[in-house]
Amino acid sequence: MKVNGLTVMNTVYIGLGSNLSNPAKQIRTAVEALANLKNCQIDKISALYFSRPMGPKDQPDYMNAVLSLTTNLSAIKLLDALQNIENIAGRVRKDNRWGARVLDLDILLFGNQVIKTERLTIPHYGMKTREFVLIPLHELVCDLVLPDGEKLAELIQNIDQNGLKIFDYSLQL
Ligand code: ROI
Repeated sequence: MKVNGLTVMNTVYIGLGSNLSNPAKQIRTAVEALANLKNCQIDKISALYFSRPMGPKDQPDYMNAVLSLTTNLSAIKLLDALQNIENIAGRVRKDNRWGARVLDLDILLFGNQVIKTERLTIPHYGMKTREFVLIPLHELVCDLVLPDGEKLAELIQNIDQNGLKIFDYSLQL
């Protein structure tokens, strides 16, 4: 993205989730794919977390993680790249918004931008209530402030951890 001819770099936070087809392997492969994306540089990666499903309980437990990267891509170009990685992992987009998935890559925050379009809602619409997003994110940036001024540290204080556990630290680059 360019403003007045200057390249704009943004810090982006991405949530990773999987509960099918060897979830830990899916997340590790996705981190490698993100590390190989042009115009993106991974800065930090959280631990790999084990989490209980939010939504219908008749689905397997999840693995989740959050990473930060710096990019000069626009949010929509980054979304295209993330959906391409999801598709390669075998993600089938059907009408199962709350169902099991091989790989989910969500843009949680894109700099300080607020975006509401058909394809993108940033900050991610569910992030404030999801322990498997907030806790790994807090591991990366404990003093983060959301675009609406809300402090991550305060959101964390009120969250139900819902059995969230660190599984391992295997994602570190
Ligand atoms: N539940 C957990 N624990 N982790 C996820 O990544 C996740 N993703 C989803 C829904 C179905 C909301 N539940 C989840 O999309």
